[in-house]
Amino acid sequence: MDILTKIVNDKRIEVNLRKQLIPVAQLEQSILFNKETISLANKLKNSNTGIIAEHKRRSPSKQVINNTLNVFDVAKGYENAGVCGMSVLTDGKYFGGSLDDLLTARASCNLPLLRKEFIIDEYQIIEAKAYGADVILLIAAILTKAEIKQYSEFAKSLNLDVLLEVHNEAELQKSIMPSLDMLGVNNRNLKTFEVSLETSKLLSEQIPDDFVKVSESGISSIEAIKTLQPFGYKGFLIGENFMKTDNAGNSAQK
Ligand code: IGP
Repeated sequence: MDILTKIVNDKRIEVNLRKQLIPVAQLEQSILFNKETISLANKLKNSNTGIIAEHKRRSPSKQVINNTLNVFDVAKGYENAGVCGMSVLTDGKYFGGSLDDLLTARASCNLPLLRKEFIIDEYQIIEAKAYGADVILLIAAILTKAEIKQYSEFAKSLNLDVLLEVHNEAELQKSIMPSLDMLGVNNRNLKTFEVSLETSKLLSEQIPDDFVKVSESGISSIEAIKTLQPFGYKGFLIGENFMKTDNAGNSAQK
């Protein structure tokens, strides 16, 4: 079984337990649930750097990236560095994150926050809002076209931005729909962990201009950003390169 299938199988069990622990009606009582959201897509459109900086402790491909930094300081550091938005991994088993990390980031900064999660149920979108997210990620590789439509329209009804992630042409073709704000090309194949910036270059021309284009993963230099900008990319999602240092904010500033 490939890792993505494993993650999704575990996620279904987790989400069913979470639903019993905290019912939707309770999530909707969170002060954050009714807070105005900040649009990441708009910030990226008006930026010439377009950095989305990620909080990531570990991953299935790299094991430990950083276990010492705390998410409050990382969020402050990213904000002070002037990034456009922050991505917070909330998966516990494979990435060492949590919804508490999202809440802590929310308490620490005013950046648009992306809940980085394997979303397979509307319940997780309600959670995202209740814990302070402004943006959700939908991964085309694990969703049907009907699910992408349902979840993105639901997120829009909660005023959340939607970043849809693809890795190949077939995923892109099934996903293009008006309820998405940003189209992200993941340079890492989530099944094999292979990384190549060529993926972003190859898929760029098939992404219609009405979506903000985001290149994700394996970006480790200003040069990489400069080579992707001519392909129309306005957003750059960077995790490991910032998190592997002792001061994630400082490295985001450079
Ligand atoms: C960040 P990197 O190579 O800079 O650490 O990558 C981000 O793109 C990556 O964490 C990611 C991801 C995902 C993680 C992209 N899509 C989906 C989990 C699930």
